[in-house]
Amino acid sequence: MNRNIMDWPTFFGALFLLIAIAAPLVIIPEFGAAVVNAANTFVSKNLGALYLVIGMVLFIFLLYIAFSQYGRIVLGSRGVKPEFNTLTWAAMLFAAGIGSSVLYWGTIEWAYYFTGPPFGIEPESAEAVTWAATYGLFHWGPIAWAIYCLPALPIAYFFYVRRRPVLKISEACRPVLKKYADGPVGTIVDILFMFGLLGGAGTTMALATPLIAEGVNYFTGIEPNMVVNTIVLMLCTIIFAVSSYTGLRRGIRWLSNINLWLSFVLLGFILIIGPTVFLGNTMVNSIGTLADNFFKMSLWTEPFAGMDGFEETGFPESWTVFYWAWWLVYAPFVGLFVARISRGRTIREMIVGTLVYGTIGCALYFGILGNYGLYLELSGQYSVVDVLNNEGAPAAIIGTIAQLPGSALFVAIFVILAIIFLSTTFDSGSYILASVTQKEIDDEPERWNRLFWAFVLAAPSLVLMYLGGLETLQTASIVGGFPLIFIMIMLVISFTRAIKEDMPNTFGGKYFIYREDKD
Ligand code: NM2
Repeated sequence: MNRNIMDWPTFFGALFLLIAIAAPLVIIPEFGAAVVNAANTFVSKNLGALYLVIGMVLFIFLLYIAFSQYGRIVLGSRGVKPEFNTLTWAAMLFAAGIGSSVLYWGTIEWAYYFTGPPFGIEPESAEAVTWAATYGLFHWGPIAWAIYCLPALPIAYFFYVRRRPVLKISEACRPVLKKYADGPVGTIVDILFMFGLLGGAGTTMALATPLIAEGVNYFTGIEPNMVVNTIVLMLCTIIFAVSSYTGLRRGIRWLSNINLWLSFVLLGFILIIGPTVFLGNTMVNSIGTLADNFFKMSLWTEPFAGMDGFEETGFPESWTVFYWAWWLVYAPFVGLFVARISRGRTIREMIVGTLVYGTIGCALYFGILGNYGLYLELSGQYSVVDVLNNEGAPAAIIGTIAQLPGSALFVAIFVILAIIFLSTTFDSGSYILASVTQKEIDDEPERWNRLFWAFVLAAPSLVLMYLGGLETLQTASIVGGFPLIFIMIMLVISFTRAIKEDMPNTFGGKYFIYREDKD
């Protein structure tokens, strides 16, 4: 291998930061858990509002860009046609950006809101039911997808319009960083992005592993414990490492397709055989509730909590802030991926496509899986909440799916889907981490490098599982995602500067084409 192609400062910088943070947590776990939770409380309590404002600003900014004249800019040269048809594009976008968490939270999130509702509502009341069915759609809805879409804009623009082979976030920040993009400052930006992704991936995998272990328990009766979890985690790591090793055109594509079809089978079956009318009605009702309360939900900070006469729910920090942080840590990675598949689309198509298809995709999982669980609870057929309280979330999730007729088959599909969903996110994750640690890429990043990051991706999950507790898992994303707020702001400024400079009639400006232009 040609040693010069590696970007060693970024490679070792990210590794060093990861070890420096993970090692003390493992060596002194109680202290580790206390520090991590204190960091979480600090960021989410004191700076929570910042996350909410950033979410709203990005959403409005993207809508403005999409429907302004800039929305008509074509990502590519004159006469270029979209490389993938819209359905394939949407499926690839979804497979990369969404992992097994949509199965986990899609099935169970409502139960947390039902028992711990927002806005001071009585737990398990009629009103709590409405919010329980609605909040998931919001946390996996348009603002969340706006966070995902934002980095794709400058990356795709620099790649296809300015024709720079951009595979790094520091490149996309060039109009702000200027010459510093090539020096230590650029390296720090890339390291922080990698660190964030490792934190977010840790949250994902530390949730997915016990879920898969619970599925194994359903079939084998082996009780989930740390040893089983570790074995499951290692097996999953091997699967996505192989997929990443075989590359974009084989493993990654193959797994994405299976993923899509198995999802159709699972969701379609529940929709048809399950309580179809209830699922449809609840979904429509939730869309109405969400539309009516969109701004209130987006900017709810619970400012008077804890003061005389005001109850403190902790809902905004534990949920909305956590979610925005979690989407944030994945966003640059998804941005790199979306940019790659968007050649030939206009900026408007890319933005509207991401927001609309992404939101619809998540809404299908939440509307079908979640509302099915809600139906079981309300009809008295199976108390998801009791199982959640007594045996934990993984047992309640598998228990919900096991209520379907032909349960064994559907639990099997569900568990296989969880493994594949996890793999399709992590194989592209290790692929992108490998790309970022190379200066040059000869078709694909080096194989050993892809494999290396696949295993590194699994490490934070092991640590987090070991530390335990939902709060600790959520923390990894919140703390890892914090620097990403500033990187997002830089990306917005970079993109705005670049399109202004490149306006067709600007003195010295470069040239881009609008979709309506004739060849
Ligand atoms: N997001 C979509 O675990 C996963 O599904 C990966 C999680 C950011 C909440 C993404």
